[in-house]
Amino acid sequence: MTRKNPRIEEVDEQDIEAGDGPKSWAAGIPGVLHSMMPAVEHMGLDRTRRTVLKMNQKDGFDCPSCAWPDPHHRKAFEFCENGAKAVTWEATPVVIASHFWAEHSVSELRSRSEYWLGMQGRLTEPVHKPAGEDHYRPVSWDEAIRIIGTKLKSLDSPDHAAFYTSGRTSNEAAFLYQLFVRGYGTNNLPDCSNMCHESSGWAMGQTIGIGKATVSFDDYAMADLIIIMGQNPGTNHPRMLTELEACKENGGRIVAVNPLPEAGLRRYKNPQKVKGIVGHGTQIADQFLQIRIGGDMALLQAVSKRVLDAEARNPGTVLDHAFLAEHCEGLEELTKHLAELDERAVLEATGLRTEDIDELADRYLKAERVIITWAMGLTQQKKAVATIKEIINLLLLRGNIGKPGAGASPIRGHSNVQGDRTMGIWEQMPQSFMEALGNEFGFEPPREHGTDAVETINRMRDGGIKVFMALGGNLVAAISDTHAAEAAMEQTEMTVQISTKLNRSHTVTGAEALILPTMGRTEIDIQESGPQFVSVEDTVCAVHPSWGSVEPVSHTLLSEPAIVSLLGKEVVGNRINADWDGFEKNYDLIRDHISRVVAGCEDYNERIRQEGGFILANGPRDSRTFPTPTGKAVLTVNELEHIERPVGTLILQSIRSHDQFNTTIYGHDDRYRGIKKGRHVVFVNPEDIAELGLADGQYVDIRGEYQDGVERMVRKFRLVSYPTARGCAAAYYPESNVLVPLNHTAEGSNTPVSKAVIVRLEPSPDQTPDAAERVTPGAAQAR
Ligand SMILES: Nc1nc2c(c(=O)[nH]1)N[C@H]1C(S)=C(S)[C@@H](COP(=O)(O)OP(=O)(O)OC[C@H]3O[C@@H](n4cnc5c(=O)[nH]c(N)nc54)[C@H](O)[C@@H]3O)O[C@H]1N2
Ligand SMILES: Nc1nc2c(c(=O)[nH]1)N[C@H]1C(S)=C(S)[C@@H](COP(=O)(O)OP(=O)(O)OC[C@H]3O[C@@H](n4cnc5c(=O)[nH]c(N)nc54)[C@H](O)[C@@H]3O)O[C@H]1N2
Ligand SMILES: [Mo]
Repeated sequence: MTRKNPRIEEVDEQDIEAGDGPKSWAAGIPGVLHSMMPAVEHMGLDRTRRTVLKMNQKDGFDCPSCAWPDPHHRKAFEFCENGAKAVTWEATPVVIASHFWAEHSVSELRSRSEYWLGMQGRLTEPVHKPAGEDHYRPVSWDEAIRIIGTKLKSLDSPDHAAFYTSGRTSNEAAFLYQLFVRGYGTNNLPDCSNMCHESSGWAMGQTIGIGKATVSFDDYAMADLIIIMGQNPGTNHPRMLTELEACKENGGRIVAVNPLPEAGLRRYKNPQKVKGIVGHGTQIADQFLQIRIGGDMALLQAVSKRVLDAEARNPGTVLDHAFLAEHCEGLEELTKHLAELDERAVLEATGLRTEDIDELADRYLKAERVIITWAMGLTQQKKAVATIKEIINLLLLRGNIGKPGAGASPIRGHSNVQGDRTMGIWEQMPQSFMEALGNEFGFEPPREHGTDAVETINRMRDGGIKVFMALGGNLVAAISDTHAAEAAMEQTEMTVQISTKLNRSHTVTGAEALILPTMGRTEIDIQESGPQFVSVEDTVCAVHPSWGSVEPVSHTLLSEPAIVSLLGKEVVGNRINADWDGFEKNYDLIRDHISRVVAGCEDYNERIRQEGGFILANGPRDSRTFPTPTGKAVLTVNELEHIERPVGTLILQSIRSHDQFNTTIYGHDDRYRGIKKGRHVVFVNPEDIAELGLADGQYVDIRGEYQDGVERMVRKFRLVSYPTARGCAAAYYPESNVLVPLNHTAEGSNTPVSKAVIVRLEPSPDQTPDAAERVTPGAAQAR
């Protein structure tokens, strides 16, 4: 079944093409064709049929590409181009053979790009790199687990180890993993959410008492107005476009707030409808506000002020007084604070015109049911938490929480990042959870908060954390400040990665390193008690089962729950009342514990088996019950701040191309933005290019302007003239992570400020298109 590895050449990026984009539409037939072709080519028809067409089906697996929910009535073909890419990437029957490890040293692998590493195929056997050696070598599962166990047991304190999780991990694996980690004795459970929606969790937790969306799937189509802020659904949540289209067909309106005119925010060609095939599709955004990076807090305050002014002009008619009186506190303070809002500061921060803000306020006032959605454009900002609190303010003023067709809707990234948090993957789980966990398994869980992603890197750098283990993900490439992160990782005594495919985190290691290969969500998981399913939670709190549908690429693979059970048995053993052997054999046993430990998951085994799964209770959404200390939703006062940009500099954001999933690079095109054959590009407004004395097509070096004594710079990025907001620039993540200082994080959530780095562009000394030194993000740039 497995095939010989295809030869994957590095892409030299010598002839980057640009100048076509931005596209004025997204998805449609070209999207679907695009998605099917590589699948068929890599996997053959049968495996394609059993993966791509099983995605998001009742008896199939949950699409691993994003956390957008599935419709209740799952149709065949409700999949998207990027979902298909994710599945093809995972289910490809190409595997890394045993001799690969002798042929490639770790240093050599380190000079390879993420693209090349990912394309080598699936990992199939555990490998170990002993201290002082430059090669991994295959080891048995027993030996791998023993090596890790010996190391963990030798540490002076459990806090000298950290255990990362990425958001593809299932609920069952996540629950077991946090049990293993807390049983071992630490809360050092950093996760990808620390770099992602952590700011949303904080802002919502502090205002409405729960850090999750207050909408359910059907609400999108019922909204009168959806405001999409800092999100690019055409690439990152493509199936969301279908719901946006449904909203429009029901007479709703859509406003997009973004420095970039993203394709999916303009027009959508639905491949399932005739007009999407032959016509122009549906116009998505009725209003597009091309905001300056970091200007959203000012915009939201300005709209709320207009709402309050309208109320002052017509008392009793604009605000939802009954709702505010019964359920909210802080209205007086907010009103007083916004009365003093300086309109000039708003215009400066947003780069918008008064008329544009008036129009948005007018739309908001005319709508009875409003949803605001957002993603990384808002969360990865210094003022992210305050900005999201302003979203809550605006929604609360007119009772837009806890009624149909309305609510706050953070759109999560990884397909189960929300579920992982529900299961206890968080360095600061509440005491009530710790108590339930301790009671269930008869032990005293550690009570002190652990380290988040940024803090973990800092502690590894100082030598305080000596062992780093990761259940999925690619932390070294995903976190900010690549060089600092790499130095930190290399400072450790041991790194352990549980992964499906090779990535940079396997090449930047501690003295000793292990890779444990695991099954992916597409694969059939058979254990002693029979075929197993796992479960996941989407961005609107719907929990449902996921069944693998193709043969695993190798019989040597273990599932994530099986690997964690082995680690738990070896390291924690019977120090807690856990049936580690049983967990591996039958995941129902894990779910029985989840029922008793995780609030809201009672009778988990029964409810997960109901048709379509179940929806977790959510007080604000279901009954306008706000689990805050006072039982009321809190309107907050946030001091307006905007990004100061010295003359000659730009504010750089790091974004995803259409051909990547986070650090996984599928290809070198960004179709919707008109980029081909390269990723080392920087998008800048033509007027800024002229003002800086630069020219489109030129190569530039990008230098960070953060004053902390460290020089951060990337070289030879092709300058692309692009209609982004003035003063703003964009480059792809992870190539630009080098520029984001590690401790430049959002206030309150400690999320790296990946969307707002002050940079200076300088013409590269070398203007020839030889791009060899740009192949690897970290290593090559270090010189
Ligand atoms: N195909 C694919 N799907 C994915 C992913 C992927 O990499 N590939 N990643 C997954 C993950 S983990 C996540 S978190 C999500 C990410 O989903 P997104 O948040 O959509 O991802 P980004 O590419 O970071 O896009 C950020 C958007 O915010 C805008 N923006 C930047 N700064 C500002 C600002 O100051 N204000 C406003 N209003 N807008 C701003 C940018 O122009 C861009 O459109 O996608 C998930 N889905
Ligand atoms: N500059 C900048 N930095 C960012 C961002 C940004 O917008 N700009 N975005 C941030 C965000 S939103 C996020 S979520 C993080 C992402 O950070 P991570 O979640 O750490 O990174 P990924 O690239 O999603 O991880 C990909 C790896 O996961 C492994 N993998 C895939 N599927 C599975 C599986 O089923 N099981 C296991 N065990 N492993 C699997 C594969 O080996 C693959 O190489 O990056 C953050 N970093
Ligand atoms: Mo994310």
